[in-house]
Amino acid sequence: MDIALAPHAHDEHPHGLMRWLTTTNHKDIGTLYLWFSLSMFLFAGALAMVIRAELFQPGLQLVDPMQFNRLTSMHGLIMIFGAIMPAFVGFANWQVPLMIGAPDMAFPRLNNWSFWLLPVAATLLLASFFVPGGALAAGWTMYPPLFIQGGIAYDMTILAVHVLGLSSIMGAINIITTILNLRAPGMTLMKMPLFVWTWLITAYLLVAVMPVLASVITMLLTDRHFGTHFFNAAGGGDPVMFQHIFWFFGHPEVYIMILPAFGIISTIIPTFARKKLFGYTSMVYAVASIALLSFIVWAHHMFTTGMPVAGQLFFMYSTMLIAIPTGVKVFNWVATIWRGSITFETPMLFAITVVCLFTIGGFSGLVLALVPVDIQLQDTYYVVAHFHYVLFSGAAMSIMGGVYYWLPKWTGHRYDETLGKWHFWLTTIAFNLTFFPMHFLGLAGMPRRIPDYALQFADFNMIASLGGFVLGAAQLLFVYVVVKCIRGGEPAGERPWDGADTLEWTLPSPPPYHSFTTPPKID
Ligand code: CU1
Repeated sequence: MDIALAPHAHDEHPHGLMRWLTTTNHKDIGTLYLWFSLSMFLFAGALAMVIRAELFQPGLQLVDPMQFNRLTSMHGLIMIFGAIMPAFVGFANWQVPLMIGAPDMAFPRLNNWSFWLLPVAATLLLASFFVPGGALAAGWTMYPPLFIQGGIAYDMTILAVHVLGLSSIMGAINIITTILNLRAPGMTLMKMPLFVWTWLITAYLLVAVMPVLASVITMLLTDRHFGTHFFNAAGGGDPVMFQHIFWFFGHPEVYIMILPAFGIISTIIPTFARKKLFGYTSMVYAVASIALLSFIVWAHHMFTTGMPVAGQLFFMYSTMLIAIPTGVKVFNWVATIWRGSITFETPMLFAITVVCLFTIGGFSGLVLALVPVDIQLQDTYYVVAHFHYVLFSGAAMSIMGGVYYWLPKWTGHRYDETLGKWHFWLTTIAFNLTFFPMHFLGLAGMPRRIPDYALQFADFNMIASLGGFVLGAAQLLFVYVVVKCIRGGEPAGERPWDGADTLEWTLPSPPPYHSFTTPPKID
């Protein structure tokens, strides 16, 4: 296959640091996002290692309670905004233009700016560890009244979250415009790869809820410094209102972190099952329904705040409704695998495991949606187990599967399949060792965000900590496999995966200039 490439106007490019600072190329920016995400993942993971070391046995040994609060708060905040979201934007930058036959993102300079805001926000957050009073310790959810009382680090956190939100909104606008305007001829909406669909819907969620987050943290800022009483009961305000506004952002945010993962899984499974994705149309509608439902379930995070029974029932049933489109997706993935000619390369291992483990996280979510049960389990380790099954074995392991899947495309080399499988098995086993016992700890009543615990929780905590250390170490192997693949290896060729037949693999890279107005000439 030979495709004529139109000559580009300029062939002069800056080198070194200037290349990365000034780049408007979607692949360069995708690469920057992915490296940023990896470094934040390792940093927030290091915080988690300290948490697990402290919880290895009962008593206080490594950190004082306030430092422990800082560890859990910053671990959550950085994993969400620094690791998971930027990784998905990185994937979108790399793959969306290739998947729809666009020459680049719609707004390349905006794209550059979206990325370079991230190191600014990260610097603010990291510097907040070293200011008087220390970093955010009021939980990643920033609840008042505790948040109102924090030191200057809390203002730095507000500013950092503003900057992160700005970056996300600009990224989302870019992705929506790219998908709606730059598709190649014949690439109708219902022919787009599912990864593109999931990102289109995610981008709308981002545009809808990031301004809500920005508003609520601005209200925190004015409560802290400008004499307002939005969340101060003594001044006529209401601290519970913060939770309502925060979770109106926070619940769709959960889907912002999982819908692109669904897109990655829906890309990997058909390739290695060598079948078309089962139920494409129902997949699109399932993603759209999950996104719509995500706006009407927020108060399931607030069942213990004193809510009328009618409210509890509404949020309980609306939450349970989400299981239906999610079940449609899981059914379709299984039906895609069914009677396929399957091979088990590392990306497929990750994809199948995500389907299984994310489903466990979905079921514990259904358990927590039940009001009487949630009132017992609120703020216990059951909740911690639940959202790590969703966010680690759902989102993070999809990202890992996606990295292995696209590494040959990104680097031109094959990664080390043996080491990749080692990374997969170590991650999967250690992950379950770390987080499955937390279900039992939560059911037995162990509270989250507390550095010490009663003696009867000691055994499961020791297992969780040992699992956690292996899980952390396994990610160093991941970094090694990625770096090794970048530095060299067996050439990947044009089509590294037998079974991949979407545009991103069949078009040359980059696609022909103006491929969206001139169909590629294929001999
Ligand atoms: Cu939620």
